[in-house]
Amino acid sequence: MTDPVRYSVQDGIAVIAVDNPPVNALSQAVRAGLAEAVARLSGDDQARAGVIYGAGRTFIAGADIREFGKPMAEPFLPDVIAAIEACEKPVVAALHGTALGGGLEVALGCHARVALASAKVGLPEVTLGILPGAGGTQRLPRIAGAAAALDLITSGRHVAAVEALKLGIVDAVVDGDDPLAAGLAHARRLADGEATGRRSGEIDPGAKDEALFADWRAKTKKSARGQISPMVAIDAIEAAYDLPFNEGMARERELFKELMASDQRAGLIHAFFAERAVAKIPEAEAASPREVASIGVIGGGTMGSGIAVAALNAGLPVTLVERDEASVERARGIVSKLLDDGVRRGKLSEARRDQILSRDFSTATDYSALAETDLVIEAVFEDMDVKKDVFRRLDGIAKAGAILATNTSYLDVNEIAAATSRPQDVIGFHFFSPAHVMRLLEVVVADKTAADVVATGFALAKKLRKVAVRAGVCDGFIGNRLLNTYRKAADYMVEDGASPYQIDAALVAFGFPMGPFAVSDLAGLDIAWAGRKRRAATRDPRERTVGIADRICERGWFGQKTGRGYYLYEPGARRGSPDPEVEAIIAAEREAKGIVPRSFTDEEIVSRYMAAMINEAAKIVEEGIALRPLDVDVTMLAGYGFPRWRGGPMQYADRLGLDTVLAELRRLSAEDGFFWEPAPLLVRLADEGQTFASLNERD
Ligand code: TC6
Repeated sequence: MTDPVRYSVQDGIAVIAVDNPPVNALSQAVRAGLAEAVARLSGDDQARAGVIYGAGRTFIAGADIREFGKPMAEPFLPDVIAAIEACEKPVVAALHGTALGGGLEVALGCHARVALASAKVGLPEVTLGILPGAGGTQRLPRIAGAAAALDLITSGRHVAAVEALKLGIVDAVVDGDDPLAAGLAHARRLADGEATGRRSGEIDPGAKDEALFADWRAKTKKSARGQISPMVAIDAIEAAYDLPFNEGMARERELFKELMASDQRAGLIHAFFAERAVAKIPEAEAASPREVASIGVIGGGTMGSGIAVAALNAGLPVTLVERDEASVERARGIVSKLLDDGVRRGKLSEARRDQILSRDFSTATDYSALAETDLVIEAVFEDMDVKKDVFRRLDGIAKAGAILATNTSYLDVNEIAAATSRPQDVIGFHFFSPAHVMRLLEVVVADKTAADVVATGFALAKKLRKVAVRAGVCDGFIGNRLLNTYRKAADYMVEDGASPYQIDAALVAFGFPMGPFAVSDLAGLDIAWAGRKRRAATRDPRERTVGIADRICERGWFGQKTGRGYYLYEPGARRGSPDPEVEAIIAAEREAKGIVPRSFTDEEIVSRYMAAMINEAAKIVEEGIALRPLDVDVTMLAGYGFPRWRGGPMQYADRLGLDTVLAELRRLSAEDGFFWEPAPLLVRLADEGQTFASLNERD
């Protein structure tokens, strides 16, 4: 094993290389190595200055997150950084790749920072449930001012080198790809007195702008949706103005430790690692992806056009096929509009948009245009017969080895694959709307899908910057099968006496961006109505059914798009208000069934909703539809608005204790029957005193 920190001297400048792949995280060995290297620099007659840089693809990307939650080992990072800052010889941080979290804090403790133009810096700690605990909340405001510190620290966003230069976070931006050369040149200038370095801890931060802090607090409270770390981070930044530097550092440390001990930190770290672990699937280990240099999309509606834009934005050429010229024109219009939106938001240059439209994007009305395409995604109407017909036709023209994907949110991918002579090449992709924005992609593996086709699905998702989750075939896969279940729990509560508005409010307070009834209004009530009709023939006769949504749909109220659903919408408004007529419909349905409404507390609402979700999730894992509990967590976090700081439903269940969840399900099943019967996996784990997390490690 190589030394995680190496010290050498080049022409009178000490070179301190951090070499801890893959991201040069600040493990205990790196912290100790840095401390030792700085001590050596101080006493080294051969060295007039020093450069700290990262070996490999990046500067230091932060603390070693795997050490979080365990007892912290010395030397502590703030002390190491204090030693760097106190060094009487100038020390330069040479940044490339990403300088994040503790990595940027190390750089802020140096006396100057140079960055390659491609580098990014940031303090993303709040996204992991903590705050910059090695001086970031005290040094960044001193270097870049309160407004920039509040922005960067509460959002955790990564800032490109050019913006970092404007904000004063770095002193110089250098072209090229050699951070060490840039660092050495700057260190020489400092040693020769041609440039001056600074100790950021010694800078006077100036007077506190009370209005600015009040403004950020109000804004952050709203956007954080129950997450505490951004609010606590503001307290820490404020200490930079209220207290002398050393006391501010102590205050930062105290707040950091509080957050480190919180459940929210555990939830957010789980989310971080789970989002990376979902890509570890047997097929990706067994096979290499096929090459995908061109994409075909069949169907240019909202979904098909969104998928096309996702691929185009990732640099892939797309051929979109529609049934006639008018539909092609419509699809072109949607694609252009989505690209224009990208330009307006600064995500895409005008030149790139023009290049996409003139060179990368083509359309056709004949499937023969897809004869040479590597991967074709069908995104036509969600109807089995229509999809089977598309696949029969595709089978007739697609080249050997082409991947044929169906974009579906619940249909049987085995049946679609069987319509072709090459089921091994057929796979399901469940994109979420808007497809060019939403991060989740369920990759649905049918019985005969080849391993390299699955591996290609995951490789494509990465290219599209999406999080892919592997799902097996069943009605609704992971996400919509869960949605369908917890929606039923919500409907039962409404029939029993809760109002949809109270349920929505209780779940927003839990941390969801919207409650289930507002989500239904947004998605369109007609879609779920069609699903209920489709499932009616195969429904378990023991299942309790609720007619309220059908009564609303029968009036032609399909949600936002018709101005009316569970809520009433002013023209063009996205937020609705409670509708007394809906309340009357609910009352009439209860009366017809002889139900005397009872009241629910918000806690009861959350408890039932989560019990239904966790129980169905346990079945999904047990059946192998999801590989592991963490795949369920990522599905709900990336596609369904589950509050990230709660880590996902399985992580939440572990925190509650599976025996507690089981007791609630047993109580509900005694009261309300079959729907609540506990999943055998849940019973087994609870009996063994185990957690869902114990199933996350595959052998
Ligand atoms: C902090 O610094 C607090 C300081 C206070 C101290 C008092 N630790 O994402 P990728 C692993 S908080 C340990 O696929 P990319 C990752 O799990 C921290 N491991 O690569 C994966 O492992 P696998 C602030 C880490 O090129 C592998 O590295 N810093 C860490 O797409 C590759 O990762 C952050 O929040 C880590 N810090 O993106 C930065 N980081 O192969 C978090 C990564 O076994 N990291 N790994 O699955 C990132 O945002 C990204 O990893 C990236 C690279 C942008 C650095």
